[in-house]
Amino acid sequence: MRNDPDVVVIGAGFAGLYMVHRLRGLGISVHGLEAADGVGGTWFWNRYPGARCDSESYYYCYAFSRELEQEWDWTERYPGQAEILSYLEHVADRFDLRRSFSLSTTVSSASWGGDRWVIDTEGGERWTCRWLVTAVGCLSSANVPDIPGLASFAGEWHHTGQWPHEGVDVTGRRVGVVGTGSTGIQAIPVLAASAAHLTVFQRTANFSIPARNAPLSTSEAAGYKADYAAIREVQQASTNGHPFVVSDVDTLALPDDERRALFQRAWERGGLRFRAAVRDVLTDPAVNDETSEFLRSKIRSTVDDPEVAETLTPRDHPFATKRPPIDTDYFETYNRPNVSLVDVRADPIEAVTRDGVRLASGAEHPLDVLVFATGFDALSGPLLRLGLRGRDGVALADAWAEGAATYLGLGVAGFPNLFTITGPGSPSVLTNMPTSIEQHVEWIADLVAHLRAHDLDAEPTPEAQARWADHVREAADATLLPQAASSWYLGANVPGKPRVFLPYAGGFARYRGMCDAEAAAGYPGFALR
Ligand code: N01
Repeated sequence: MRNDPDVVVIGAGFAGLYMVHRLRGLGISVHGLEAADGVGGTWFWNRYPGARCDSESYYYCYAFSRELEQEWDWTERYPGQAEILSYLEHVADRFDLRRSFSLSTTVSSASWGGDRWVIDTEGGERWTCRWLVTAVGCLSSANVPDIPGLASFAGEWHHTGQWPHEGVDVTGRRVGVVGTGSTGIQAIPVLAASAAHLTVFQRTANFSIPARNAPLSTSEAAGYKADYAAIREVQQASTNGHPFVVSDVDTLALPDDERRALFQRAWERGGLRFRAAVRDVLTDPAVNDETSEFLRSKIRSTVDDPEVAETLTPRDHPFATKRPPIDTDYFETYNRPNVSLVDVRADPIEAVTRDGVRLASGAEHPLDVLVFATGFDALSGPLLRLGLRGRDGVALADAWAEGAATYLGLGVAGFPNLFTITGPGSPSVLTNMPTSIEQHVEWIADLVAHLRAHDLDAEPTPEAQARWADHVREAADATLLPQAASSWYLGANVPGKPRVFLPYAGGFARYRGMCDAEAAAGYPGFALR
């Protein structure tokens, strides 16, 4: 029956598209529900100026189809939003996935009814399924700060994750950007190039590495295509799902000039590869100090005004303990005469007025356009807004009142037959997302096929979930990651959100091994009945 497939998948981004394809390939009936009026997920919504992926194009893509790998041509080292969206649209067409999705269909609630999930949509449709898979992304629930007076603003305001499809023309206008995470750092140089004036409201200074984006030459692209088997092997064996081999050089044992030369070479190569060039940067405070100091020196040598440079210099967290942005001319942008920086940690935003932003000191910043690059209610937010209720009508919001808890990031005790692609407690946002997504999709598809073949329901046991929570904490504590007090990894960016380190920091390869062992042992962490 059309509204009662075996599986409903929520979301049509990288995860949802592949989940539907994989289950269909196993002969399992499946239907996808997507709130947007197109496929693409993150890349459908995030159309802000400068939106571009920080992973390189040749590996920010699916690995499941050798033909797809060979036929798609990336044009730049880092793919822009429009190119990734075209790629996902191509995937939807090439694998004939659109017929299995309902677009413009927002899930308003999903409840376990004892033997099936009952899913209601905002449009009044009802779906039921035995197994429910969430493919809602980790960063899809926009975090718009609750600033008094926003409704009175006479200009226009936008969150970067809900950017208007027709674009926003900032030519000759006074623009304000709140937020200097990966998104703000990408958008600020592009907005500055056309705005009359750009004011950046910075709460936490951030480290950033130059991306060194460039067109992908025909020979580079051909080289990657020829090498895919080896590239994928490195990704599978890696900590972050990137095809980089982490350096084995003991940077602290090097003389100062050689260490600096090593940092400099990595800086010139740019991008997320910088991190892989410095062994132990996330575990050894002394290595991190050296690296952080190198990056601070780059800010000082790039930004002309020493006071502005100092405000831009991060001192409250070690490098890479917050997700490290990569940029094109970010720090250089502060040398433009039409750009000013406001330190809102020193002088917080008090209100948005009819004319702009007012700070606690009383200073006013008149604006025509206000951009919130203020991030997301990460990992748990997209799941909580689905209105999920498990056994005995228990709401996910209540089950997670003390913080998100899962088993392997794949399922939640008390929520039978619910599987969460890249859920809290999985490596997800600490990795190259398509790599983590494919691993989850394939693992979930195998489990669903097993359950269907044996007519079983499954949910994580509370014991397995508690053990996993301990392990997620231990894995984070073995690194410097928890030292960034303002990190969204900890939920610190959303007022009132419980502080739990959300992603699994133990590494992608190790995690994949644990998931494989769970399946090989017959899913001992799940109650099967
Ligand atoms: O969000 P963020 P993002 N008043 O949370 C500030 C991925 N991504 O959208 O640090 C003033 O990192 C906040 O300040 P603080 C990537 O994983 C990927 O930039 O909380 N400021 C911070 O500066 C990334 O990490 C790509 O003190 C406020 C900023 O807003 C993740 O998405 C590209 C505030 C938010 O930074 C999220 O990045 C872009 C307030 N009330 C993003 N509230 C790729 O290329 C928040 N801030 C793949």
